[in-house]
Amino acid sequence: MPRECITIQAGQCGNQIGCKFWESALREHAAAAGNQGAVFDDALSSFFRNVDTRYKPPREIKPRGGNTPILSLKARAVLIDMEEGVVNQLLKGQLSDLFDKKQYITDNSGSGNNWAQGHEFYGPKYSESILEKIRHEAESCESLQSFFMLHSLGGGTGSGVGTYILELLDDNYPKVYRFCTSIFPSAEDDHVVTSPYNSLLSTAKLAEHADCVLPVENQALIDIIRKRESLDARLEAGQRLPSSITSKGSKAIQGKSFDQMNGIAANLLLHLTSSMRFEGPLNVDLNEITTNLVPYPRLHFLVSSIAPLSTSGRLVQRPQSINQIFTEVLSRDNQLMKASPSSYTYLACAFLMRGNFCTITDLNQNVSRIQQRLHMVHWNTEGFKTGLCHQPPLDSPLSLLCLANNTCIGSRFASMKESFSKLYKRKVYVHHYTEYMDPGVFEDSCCQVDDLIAEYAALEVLRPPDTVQRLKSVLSNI
Ligand SMILES: Nc1nc2c(ncn2[C@@H]2O[C@H](COP(=O)(O)OP(=O)(O)OP(=O)(O)O)[C@@H](O)[C@H]2O)c(=O)[nH]1
Ligand SMILES: [Mg+2]
Repeated sequence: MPRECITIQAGQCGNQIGCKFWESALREHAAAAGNQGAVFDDALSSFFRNVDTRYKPPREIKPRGGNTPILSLKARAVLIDMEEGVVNQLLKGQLSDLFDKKQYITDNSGSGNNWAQGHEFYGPKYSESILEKIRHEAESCESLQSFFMLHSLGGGTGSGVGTYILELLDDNYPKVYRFCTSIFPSAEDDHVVTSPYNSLLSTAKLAEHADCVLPVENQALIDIIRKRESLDARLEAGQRLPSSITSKGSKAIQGKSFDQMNGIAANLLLHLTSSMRFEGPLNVDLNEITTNLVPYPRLHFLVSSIAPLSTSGRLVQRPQSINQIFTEVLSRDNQLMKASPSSYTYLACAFLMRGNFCTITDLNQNVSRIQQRLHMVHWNTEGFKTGLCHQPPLDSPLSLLCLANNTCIGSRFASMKESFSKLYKRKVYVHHYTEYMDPGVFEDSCCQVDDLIAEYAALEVLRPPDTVQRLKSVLSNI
């Protein structure tokens, strides 16, 4: 029986990353089918509906046995933005056939980079129609397993409407897992002045209403692209190419580079869902990720890293051994979040491999090899989950995703809180928020995030003295 996943794309960033995901997912399925031609099977059905458009209204064709033909594929997705531009572009582009009118909601003014406008105004305004779209998708599923939210935390719609939708899902579909890929703004370079407010207000909701969050930080993506470009340039021409990304100015991460950044975020999603989308010898379902990696319900933020990293969509040329890939995936350069897991404590960790040239024995040997290097919490020293899907990604014969539930994320929340406090103590822009929400929401959300920081810090107690000292100083700033 298929186990379906419904993707919810909220705001500009969520929809742009979604677009990349669907584009590459279709290409991966085409590559997997090869010359034999694709059929509609349970794996494909986890992310797509198969519709016969010759009927009015169109009829859905379920996978039956091994030879159900593909008619017209529709993404199991709901697209939401309080502006029209990005969704309209998506509907006009090459993916237009993948979505129909029942799958999207747009407004025209946007949420003005204001979480409160998204959460308290647009959320309730569209509550009924959002639920109706989700119900329509859910009713076509045989065994709906998870919702997958794609959004940024820095703006107003992805953060505000996105977290409002999470609450709706929690109330209406309490048994279906809620995963989020949440894009954290770059601390060094973000053009949204209110992003510290939006990030903190959303993080409080993510802690409460998501089952699992994969935070991706824009600054980490920028750094990956920059390093990749200079490495490629050195490899290819023996000299440095000028980077298309500069570290200053609001335009630095816009335009073409968002495209590259979104490619990396989409790779994370493709990798994570590959076990659901393809057959494999050691499939790891999304629900197994939460079961194995989330020992405490609120501590569900997983730091991810991928190796090898390709940013341009070009084939990764350098031949790499499985050992090299394991070493690389644990390097800071390959993380999608700027944090230092190796200096902190792992609560659990997953290694999910894609590709043909790896066996379960290879995986287990490598996990034993690196196990000594990672500081695991004392009650879960064997807390490693491995997965193997034989369908490789498009750009490399082998690829490894590491998901770490690590206390280092607490320090990232502490710096988020610091940026928030800098603005909040001067009450900058607060009146834009209190136009829509009770001022107490700021205080409550701060308490929620403080609790999260303290909960992660409490798990650090068995670390060497320098780490404990550092955490004490983090806690004293709360
Ligand atoms: N990685 C990535 N980040 C993006 C993208 N688009 C916007 N961002 C980041 O997301 C934050 C702004 O959020 P948006 O997604 O543009 O805002 P929104 O959800 O549409 O909300 P409103 O425009 O306020 O209605 C900033 O931190 C941007 O740097 C994107 O395509 N990719
Ligand atoms: Mg927008």
